[in-house]
Amino acid sequence: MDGAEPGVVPAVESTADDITAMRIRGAAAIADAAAEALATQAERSTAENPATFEQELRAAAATLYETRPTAVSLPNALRYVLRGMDGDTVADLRSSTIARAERFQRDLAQAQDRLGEIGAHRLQDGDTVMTHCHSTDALACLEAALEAGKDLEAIVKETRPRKQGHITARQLREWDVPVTLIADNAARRYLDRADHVLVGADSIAADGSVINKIGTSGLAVNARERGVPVMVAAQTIKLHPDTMTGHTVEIEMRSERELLSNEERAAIIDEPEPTGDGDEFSATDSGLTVENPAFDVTPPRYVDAIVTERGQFPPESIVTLMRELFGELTDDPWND
Ligand code: RI2
Repeated sequence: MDGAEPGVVPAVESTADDITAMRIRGAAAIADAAAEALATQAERSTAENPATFEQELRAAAATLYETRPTAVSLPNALRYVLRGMDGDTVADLRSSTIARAERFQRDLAQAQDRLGEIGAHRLQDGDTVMTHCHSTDALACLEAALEAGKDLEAIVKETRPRKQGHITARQLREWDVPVTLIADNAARRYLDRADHVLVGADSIAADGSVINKIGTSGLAVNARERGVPVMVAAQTIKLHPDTMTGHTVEIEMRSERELLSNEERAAIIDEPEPTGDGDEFSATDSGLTVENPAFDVTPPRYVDAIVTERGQFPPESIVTLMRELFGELTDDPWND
């Protein structure tokens, strides 16, 4: 979003910046931070009347909404908190919003624990699990299985370009899980040693498609060919209500510079080294285009189970849970 919205407190702007720059990342963590930011907005607002207070809350939600487009946990969190804003006075609006945000954060943590227990049932003592990126929902399944006394091993894909696989590897090593870290390109070769592929999700569409970190779909296709089941750990906050009415999920395109430094670019094409340090390279006629999609779409036929805190589902049946949880309601209260 360009410039600060009137009345939006600096802490909200700073959370929005952290989400955009991926200092806060992962669909659940983004939702948690957004709810927290709305509570902070409510707490620190200096609005003198209810209408101004509500308008500021909506502006804060819009600022957070604009940060990243793919993880639906973000708009789901914003909608949930804004719907709980209730009262005729600023004091009531403030306390109801804060209480709602706190409830959201509590429910989010509980849902992840519950999901972990359910997902752990799929993992057997001695299993080897291949992971992609870093997903707290996926790790919750491993943690619950470890707590149940099962021995597990992990093959961790590094996950270019940002290498979030390193975060997964660090967490698993803290839990004493033997980790084999591999380049993304090596995944097919190592699938022979894996009993499960376990990934998270940024959004789940009504047809059961899984939108997750770029590279998930290729991994899932290879896993199917190798006969390795693919398990997606995704709290219901990852279910994308707009997809029930035919909308598609926007795939975030991130900076070219996550893929290619100025120096690397200069080594590929013979042109003066670009000087800008912005997000994109300066326009050239070089014929070299760099594209960096952050996510891809895995069709439901490559997914064996979607594990949520409400149980595990074959991907094709997830729409029944979506209808139950969201009805057909998909308004954007920050645009009111
Ligand atoms: P949890 C991440 O996106 C990854 O794609 C990960 O699988 C997903 O969010 C879910 O993460 P990014 O923010 O909610 O790293 O399970 O682009 O933690």
